[in-house]
Amino acid sequence: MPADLIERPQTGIVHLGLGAFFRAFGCVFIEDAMAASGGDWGIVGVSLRSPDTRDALRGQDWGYTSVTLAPEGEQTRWITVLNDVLVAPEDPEAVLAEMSKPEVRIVTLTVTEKGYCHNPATGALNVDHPDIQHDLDHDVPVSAIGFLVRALQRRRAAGAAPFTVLTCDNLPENGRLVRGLVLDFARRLDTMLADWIEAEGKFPCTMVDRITPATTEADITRVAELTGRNDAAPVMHEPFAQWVIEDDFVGGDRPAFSASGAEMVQDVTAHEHMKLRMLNGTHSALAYTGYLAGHETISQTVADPIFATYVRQLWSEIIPTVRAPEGVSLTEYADALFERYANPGIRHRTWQIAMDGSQKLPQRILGSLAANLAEGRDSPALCLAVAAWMRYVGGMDEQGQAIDVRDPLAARLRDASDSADTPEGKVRALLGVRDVFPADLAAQLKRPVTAASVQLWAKGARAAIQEGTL
Ligand code: CS2
Repeated sequence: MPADLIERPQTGIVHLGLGAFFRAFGCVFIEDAMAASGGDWGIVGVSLRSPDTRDALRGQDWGYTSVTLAPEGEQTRWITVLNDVLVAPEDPEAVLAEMSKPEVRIVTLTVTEKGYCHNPATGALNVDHPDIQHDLDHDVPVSAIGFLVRALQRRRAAGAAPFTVLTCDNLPENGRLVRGLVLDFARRLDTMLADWIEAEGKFPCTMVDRITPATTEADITRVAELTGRNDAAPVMHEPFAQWVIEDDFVGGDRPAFSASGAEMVQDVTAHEHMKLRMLNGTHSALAYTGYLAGHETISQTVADPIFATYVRQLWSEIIPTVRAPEGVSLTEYADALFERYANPGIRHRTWQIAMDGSQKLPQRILGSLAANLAEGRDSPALCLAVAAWMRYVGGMDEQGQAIDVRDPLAARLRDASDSADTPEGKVRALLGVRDVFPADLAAQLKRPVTAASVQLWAKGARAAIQEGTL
């Protein structure tokens, strides 16, 4: 359909952090919800850093292709739920103005773990973070938390209701976490504002799930072959999608999420822990061990029988720490995850998942480890994952090739690793990074993670799994 014939819904949502994941996930759910039950929930996307997505989508009237990668082949769909894309560093005032419009009732976020500017080990706002310092001193912000609070401040001044903040990042109790960060920030600006947000604001927790590898040049060419249309920014994803949302919105005002297959619940905690530990935890473990062993993607990694055994071992260590959501069998959930990982249509790079490990490890792996330690259970497979992360952030793979480590703490982690020559010394130094390891957990992990590291450095990841006592 020519662009000018598309009937657009009015904007009801601003999305902060418009990456491939939200375009493959939230945008599709929200478009489906409107198709089924109407409502004005068009989306204005905001890029907090680069103009690339805006530049790619502008010439296509903000439409793009969503490609489902099923083992039996691809399916494409043209998505038209975006009404505009703004680039915050170019025009932060335009972003605040959009977020302040009364018809915008929800602000969704996918800003990645590090985008919350918090301490991953404690969940507290990192007031030493340069973006937070900047935003406390200036009316026009740069951070996601700054945009949320400054826009809420404008709404309060204008006598409008707050928007619901709907975070879609893989963080534990993500809604409660962002609420705490927003309130802490707001209280430093104006206690009346903080009291108003505390009383009137809503921050439902969500569990989001759809594997969405970064789009490559080859994907762009493939989409043109499939559709006959040159789309500069298609999104590639698996068939599976699960969105579980706490039904707690300002004025109850929200899209008809259930009509699009999302699950509305009172408390999402059980779903969230299950997903963070069983999916994201094994994803990270496979990313570090698989990368070190020379595997490029998750599907290649689990096609290697040694790693297929390893991921099963990880689940057997994680499952005792997880409370199953009602009606869910954790062993069936693990089996389904294995099928999803094995999907050869998905080229999800171990390097991509390995990114930002310092922000991911606590909720993905350390929570399960701490729970097992408290119950006196050993977790050799999880300890090997921590050891593999430690070797990875040291910056050199098993073939002696440099690793492009992307992590907000990369320099500190590298210094810690370089401060010792032996695996024992490296583990000691890295366990001292308090943003990742609380002191009591570090003390308990010292012995088992050192044992895993000694094996890993001596033999490499593959042999450490194969010959170890896992
Ligand atoms: C992955 C996630 O990149 C990563 O760290 O573990 O993005 C994962 O693919 C999604 O959470 C799946 O829902």
